[in-house]
Amino acid sequence: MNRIIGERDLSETPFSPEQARETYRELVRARAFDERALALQRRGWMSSWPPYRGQEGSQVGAALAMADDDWLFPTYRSNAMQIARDVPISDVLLFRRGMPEFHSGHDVPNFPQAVPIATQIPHAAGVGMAMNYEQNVKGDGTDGDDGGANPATLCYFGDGATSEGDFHEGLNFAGVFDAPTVFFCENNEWAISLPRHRQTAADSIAQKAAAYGFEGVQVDGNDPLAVRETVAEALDSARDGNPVLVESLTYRQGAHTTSDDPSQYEEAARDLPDWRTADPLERSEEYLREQDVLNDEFVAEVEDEADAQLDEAVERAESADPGDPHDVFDRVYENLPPNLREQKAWLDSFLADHDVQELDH
Ligand SMILES: Cc1ncc(C[n+]2csc(CCOP(=O)(O)OP(=O)(O)O)c2C)c(N)n1
Ligand SMILES: [Mg+2]
Repeated sequence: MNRIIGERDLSETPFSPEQARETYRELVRARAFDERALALQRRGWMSSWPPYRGQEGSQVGAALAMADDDWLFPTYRSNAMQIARDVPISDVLLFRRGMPEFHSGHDVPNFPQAVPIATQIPHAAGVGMAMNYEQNVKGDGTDGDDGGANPATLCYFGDGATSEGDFHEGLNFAGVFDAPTVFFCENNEWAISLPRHRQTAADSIAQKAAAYGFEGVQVDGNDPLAVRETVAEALDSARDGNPVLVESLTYRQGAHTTSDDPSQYEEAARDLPDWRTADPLERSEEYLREQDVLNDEFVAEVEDEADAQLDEAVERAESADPGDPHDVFDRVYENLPPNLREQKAWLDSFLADHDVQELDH
């Protein structure tokens, strides 16, 4: 483990009390959102939800380390990162309600969430390579004249993704072509029911970076300021053409998704140290109170603020146009195969008998 902020005085870290409070504010919002989304799914508001409870410190820390013009390559699990980057919460909810292309006009540079595991890894390396091309070949770099830093890409993925060929291909390209890319592997111990020790016989995921010619680091993923510090340094390195693989060690406290029952496999996990399964929100609150940067008033304020933002986001999502259900049949086949033609005909007859607006609410 390379560093743990919770063992240092805040004044010995790169973070001001204000930045520490900002991190805590995002953690509270992330936790509240996950809880709300789970409750909404239970009500049938959306078909499934992949909870990230326990992983908020890792995601918030990484998101806050990014510059506004860095590109994030998220997955279904990294919703806390998107929210911490100020993607409207209602957009995240509408994605889960089956409107994958819904976009309320925000200009946060995020790729769409990848659901096929690891497919975003070559994309992130490729966009990094394109950034190099823009800056070096076309001479459009922002570094220099205005003193601004070149943008980088940050690719989020899980421990399970490291077994895919795309992981190897993406990291290999990044190493050879000096892509300004940080590979942020959130090791939450599980790939659905498969524990990390069955995923790879390597001692760590971080050590795999050596095979691609660049640095790999591990960080305590339940310590948001440590993640923020580590990812900020990794991004600085990436901007200089040295990609980094960060392994953020955290723990998925809940199920893989709302369709999963972890009681069927939990015992298969190795014994993990306490820091690994610790709750990032409780731990941060305790540390920041000790450091005298949090008090009851601030905690109550950020909790109320998160609830109000969530109420508003749910309301906005509920009032959005539900879209045309025929969209699910479009844009894949020029000519629909017979089974899908049949389903489309069923949809037509169903819609003739029902009011979609009514059904949606
Ligand atoms: C290419 C591909 N293969 C299989 C799946 C089914 N699948 C969905 S999630 C998952 C596990 C992924 O584990 P990990 O990368 O650790 O991410 P986590 O869910 O823990 O965030 C699998 C195998 C998929 N979505 N895509
Ligand atoms: Mg995982």
